[in-house]
Amino acid sequence: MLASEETDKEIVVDKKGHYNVFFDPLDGSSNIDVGITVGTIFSIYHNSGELLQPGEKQVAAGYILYGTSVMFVYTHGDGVNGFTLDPSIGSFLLSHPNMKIPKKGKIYTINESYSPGWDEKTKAYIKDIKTAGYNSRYVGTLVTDTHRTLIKGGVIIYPLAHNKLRLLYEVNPLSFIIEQAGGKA
Ligand code: P6P
Repeated sequence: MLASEETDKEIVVDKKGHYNVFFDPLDGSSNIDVGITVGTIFSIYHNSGELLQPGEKQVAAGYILYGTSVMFVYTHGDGVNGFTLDPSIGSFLLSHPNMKIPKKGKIYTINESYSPGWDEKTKAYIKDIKTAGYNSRYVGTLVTDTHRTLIKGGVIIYPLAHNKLRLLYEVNPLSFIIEQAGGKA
């Protein structure tokens, strides 16, 4: 079965198929016409008959990033590998083997415009990391903000006040990637 963030019903390809694939075909699409990197996110589960399964049941997940280069970043539960498209030969080459998130990062990502609705813990934490000299980066495309965090380290925060991220299409797959790269989600 295929379940796209953009369609209401799942698409049944083969009831006896082995896998279900959830995907956000174009995360951050509002950024397309302003030239900011967008991406496709996918999340794969065994077809257990149940479409909705908890995130830890994912067997593979990853994303394709359409940015300064086209990258395919992927895990099947045995670490994370990144591939970069070489347009001259039309193939993805293993450019980032065994990706690991830096232990320490100095970048935080949060939509500050929502701060009036933040809980006290979030307010205190953001104040602390600003005092600690963290730099703010916010692209507004989760897959792009996640890729930067995977490469540079740091933290992405979406307090409940946002209540916007999609568990199946965004949070589960990107959390799987970050955890497999040695981070926490
Ligand atoms: P806000 C894109 O629509 C998306 O789901 C994520 O890619 C992005 O990080 C988020 O919404 C942006 O939401 O409320 O901060 O503008």
